[in-house]
Amino acid sequence: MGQKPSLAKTINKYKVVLVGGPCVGKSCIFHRVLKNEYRSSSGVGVNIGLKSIEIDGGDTVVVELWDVPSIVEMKKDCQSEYLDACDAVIFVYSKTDASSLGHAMAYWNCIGNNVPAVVLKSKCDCVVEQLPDAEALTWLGNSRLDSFDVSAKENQGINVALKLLLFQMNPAPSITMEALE
Ligand SMILES: Nc1nc2c(ncn2[C@@H]2O[C@H](COP(=O)(O)OP(=O)(O)OP(=O)(O)O)[C@@H](O)[C@H]2O)c(=O)[nH]1
Ligand SMILES: [Mg+2]
Repeated sequence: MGQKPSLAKTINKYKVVLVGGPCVGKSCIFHRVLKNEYRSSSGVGVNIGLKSIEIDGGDTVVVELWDVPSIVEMKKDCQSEYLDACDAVIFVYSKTDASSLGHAMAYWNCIGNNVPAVVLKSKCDCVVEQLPDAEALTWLGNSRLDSFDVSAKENQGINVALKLLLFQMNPAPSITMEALE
């Protein structure tokens, strides 16, 4: 008796790390993605959670999201214990903190540009804005990273940004000429 072909489909899992300066809203973004709740986390530990997300085109992928403590002093091996084997990075800075884009830039300088990444400008529900300095703005413009205005509080922009990042990372199934014949 011939074996039935397997209908099992592989689901890709991606480790995605939220990085950025202090109090930019990383933990609130983490909880918005994981539980669709607006809350932060107390303490200095790392939060890790799994979430399955359907991306455009119908594929479902699993995100292993890491919310890691911020460090302002950049070391050469900055947070390598968290960034080890990560598939993508989400750089977070805050609309209400002028220095926070500089922190994101410092992380980028440390991590390098060989990992898929997006930039989130958090707290976009706030009316008052503190403009980052020219060096950080120039970096953002030159980095070619997609940048999104988001609010964990009002649930704006986060899902779109994450789906775009995952869509870019998730290879489309290849179609061979034989399959078309
Ligand atoms: N208005 C507004 N405030 C926010 C938003 N997200 C976070 N906050 C505020 O910013 C504070 C810091 O948010 P966290 O998520 O704890 O920031 P964090 O980057 O995780 O901070 P550390 O882990 O200490 O580096 C929270 O207590 C919220 O009050 C947002 O979307 N809108
Ligand atoms: Mg936090």
